[in-house]
This record gives sequence, structure tokens and C-alpha cells, in this order.
Amino acid sequence: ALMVSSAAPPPLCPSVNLTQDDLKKIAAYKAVEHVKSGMVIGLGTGSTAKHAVDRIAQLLNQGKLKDIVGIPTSTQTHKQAVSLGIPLSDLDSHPVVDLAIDGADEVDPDLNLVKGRGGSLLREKMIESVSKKLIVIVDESKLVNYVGGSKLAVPVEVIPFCWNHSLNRLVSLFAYAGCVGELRKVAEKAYVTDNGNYIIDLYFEKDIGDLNKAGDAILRLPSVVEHGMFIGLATSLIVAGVDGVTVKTK
Ligand code: ABF
Repeated sequence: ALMVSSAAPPPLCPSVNLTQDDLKKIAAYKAVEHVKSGMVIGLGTGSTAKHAVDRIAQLLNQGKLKDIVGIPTSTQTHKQAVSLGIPLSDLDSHPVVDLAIDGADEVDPDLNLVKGRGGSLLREKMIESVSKKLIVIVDESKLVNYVGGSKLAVPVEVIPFCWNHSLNRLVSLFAYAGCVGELRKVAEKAYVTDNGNYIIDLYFEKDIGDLNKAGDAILRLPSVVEHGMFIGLATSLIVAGVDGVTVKTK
């Protein structure tokens, strides 16, 4: 059962015009309140998670946090954390993560997520699936009624070999949901992930139904490395909206 604790959300001062980035920062700072000294922390990727990494570094520098080990979910976050002086490690040395904090592209009412518009879904899933807790931080624009509901892509990381064939196989799995797919490109060239792979973005006209079934079908294709649906992994959600902060815990 989902617990929604929105007990009198502190109204964010209505006289101040908060930008979307302010909301992301508010959610991120709220999540970092759960970081305690001595923890192994999964450091997320993206413009929301970036604020959480900044805040962790700030608390470390102020001596309010000690002995933190960060496990970055992308080369981008690795770079940021190194520049801020956060001690880092990896899953080889720290196979169990205490808490991961990350953004998302979509969050459904059961806290299932779509991630990967930033391209880091594989490392994020490797790290967040072994995290005792995963706090997802979003502004309210990320909330959807069902996965795929924002009509943004559900990303799938595939090996580059015959990617067009993989695209066709993925699309044909979801003909029932009016699926179309495209290779993610940057400046006319295939986008390459941190792991040297490509991303196929899938768009759905209709609800794809059972997410576990859909996820399993995707993973059965030999060229697929991972997909961006994070099913049942999030333990809490922090949403910052213009009317305040809402926390949902599973
Ligand atoms: C990562 O960053 C990704 O999984 C997700 O695609 C993205 C969200 O970025 P932002 O916070 O910038 O919207 O968490």
C-alpha cells in the first residue's frame, strides 16, 4: 500500500515565482536529508539529481556528513562528484548500496518509473537495483497516470550491431499498443551510451498493460542490454510542486 504523507505540505512562498529548476532543487535537498554519515550512496544523473550531489558535497564540506562513499550512475555524475571532492567507489568494491537518489522521466501512481532520457539507464539500474532504498526526486511535471503516459519515450539500450533489426523487433512486440521506435541521435549521429551502446526510443499510443510482462519481453531480445522501466524499485518519491512538497513512501 502506498502511503501519502502530504500532511500540510509547507506552502512554498506563493509570492516567489519558482522555476522548474527551483522545484528540482527543493525535491533534491529534501531527499538528501535521508543521507547519513557512513552510508554508501548511489548518485543519480540528470538536472534534478545534480542538485542532490551538490548538496551532499556541501554537507560533507561543512562537516555535517562524514565517511560517505558515492557510487556515480554515469560518467557525467562521476565528473561532477570528482570536481566536488566526494569520495567515490563502485559496485565491485561496494555491492550493496544504502540509499540511491535519482530523478526520473515519468513516475506512475505505483512509483514505477521511466528513466533513461539522459541515457544513463543501465548504470542507474545496476546501482539502484542493489540499493536498500531508492528515493526518486521530481518536479510535478513528471507524474503520469501510466508508464508511457507522457508520450515521451521508453528508452531501450541495445548493442550497436544491426540496431535497425533490433528496433523492428522491439516495435513488433508492442504492435498492440501502437508502438513506434527510433534510434536516438545527437547531431545526426547515433547517440552512444557510457557503455558504448545505442538507445532505441519507443513511443506508445496506448497503455502497454502489464509492465513486468512488457519488460521481460524486451529483455528476451538478444540485442537488448536493458530498458528504462524501473518497476518496483523506487521506495519513496519526493515531488516538488508550486503548492509544496509531497512525499510518497511504499
Ligand atoms: C536520470 O536523469 C534519468 O534516468 C532520467 O532520464 C533523467 C531525469 O533528468 P532530469 O532530472 O534532468 O529531468 O535520472
